[in-house]
Amino acid sequence: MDQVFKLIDKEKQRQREGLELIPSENYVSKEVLTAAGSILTNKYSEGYPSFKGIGENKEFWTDEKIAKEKLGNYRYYGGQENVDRIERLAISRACKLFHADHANVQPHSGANANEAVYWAWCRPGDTILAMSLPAGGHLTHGAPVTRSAHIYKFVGYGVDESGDIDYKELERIAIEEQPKIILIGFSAFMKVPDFKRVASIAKKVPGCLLMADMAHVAGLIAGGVHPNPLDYGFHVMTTTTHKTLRGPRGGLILSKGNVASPLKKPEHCLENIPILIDRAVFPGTQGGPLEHIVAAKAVAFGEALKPEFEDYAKRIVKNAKALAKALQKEGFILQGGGTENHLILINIKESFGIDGKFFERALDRVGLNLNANALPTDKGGAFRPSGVRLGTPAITTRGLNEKDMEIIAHLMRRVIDICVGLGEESLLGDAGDELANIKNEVKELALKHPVPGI
Ligand code: DSN
Repeated sequence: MDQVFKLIDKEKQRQREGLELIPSENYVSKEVLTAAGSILTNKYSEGYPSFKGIGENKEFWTDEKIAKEKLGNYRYYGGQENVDRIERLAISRACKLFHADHANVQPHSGANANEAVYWAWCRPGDTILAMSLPAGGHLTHGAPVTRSAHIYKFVGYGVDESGDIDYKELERIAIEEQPKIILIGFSAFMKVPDFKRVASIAKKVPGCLLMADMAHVAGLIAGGVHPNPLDYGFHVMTTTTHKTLRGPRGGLILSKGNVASPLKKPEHCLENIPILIDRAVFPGTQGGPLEHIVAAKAVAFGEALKPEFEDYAKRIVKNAKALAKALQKEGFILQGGGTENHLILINIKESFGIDGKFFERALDRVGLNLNANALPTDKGGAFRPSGVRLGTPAITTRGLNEKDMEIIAHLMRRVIDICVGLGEESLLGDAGDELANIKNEVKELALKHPVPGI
């Protein structure tokens, strides 16, 4: 057996015996796994399934008869009869889930999705206003190390003392800079954005594209426990499909506007953003789509459309609030004083005097996985930040409840009690031995809640 499979088995064991607290990770269903590992990986399908008729009849993608009549040929390869149908299913389910006029299901990742939207609407040198990285924004929202930051001029807004978006600052910069895109999105933010307020600010910036990167909370939106930016005048929403949405690793772009053939270059206006995005994904920034992943996305969107998913989304938030409360009781100081979504940021430096990386490594030793994360107040680099970031999407999938959140918070406090006052090298010595006992308790709790699909 190729040693890769041995390593996959080891990873299965790690996932089964540990508890995943990284807020951007999840466990997919067996069906999603099956589609992602299917023979669709053998197929090339550059281009798109037909979009003809979508303006008049949004349902046509799922209607076999109409689909046959209107089948256009926007693909660059033969043998598309099955792949086209699968991609149409993914598109129509995504549109239904997020109240969009159009979905591009081909982005390989959230980063690719964001880059395609920038390319669809901006030209080199144009200004994009987004949350800055230290405030909780994502790398692709203008961090100087990214390609986009070399192409566009990013200006950043921050958060206020309560941890919420500093809307006054956002408005001031928007009026001053007149950006081509205002982007609301984050990877370390625990409040619910006021989309209505941002849409009204955007009225003072003519021709500005309102974009939301909802990678972290897409599953909460799908489950109806978080507002949907597309319902508040936003033109575009990007997301990954693997976080709270619980699909395969990948990206997705949803938009409002005209939907037509991507073959003909449309007028550059906000109404045509769906077509501009299609052209920006392929051939603008990507080649052949990963149709096995598109199929897995379709399966995951189908799951998210079921009533059970609403219950799942509610339980994610309930667990996150319970975990936040239990952590505070154990002496952890939380950024923003708690959480309104699935994600918690702990100021570990202020709480116990150790940095985020040390705590991340110590928790790794007991099978509790989270990640070190910079806080808005951090001045240093991302490698030794003052915070850690954790969340509840994955453990909620495994069926852990609010009582279990108290147990997890207490296990984390016990790890702190072992580590405080010691250096990181102690993790390989005596502290490591003490942590081994906690690891057994984590394993016991984890094995009571099997990982779906494996
Ligand atoms: N890397 C993701 C996260 O963990 O938030 C964002 O893309």
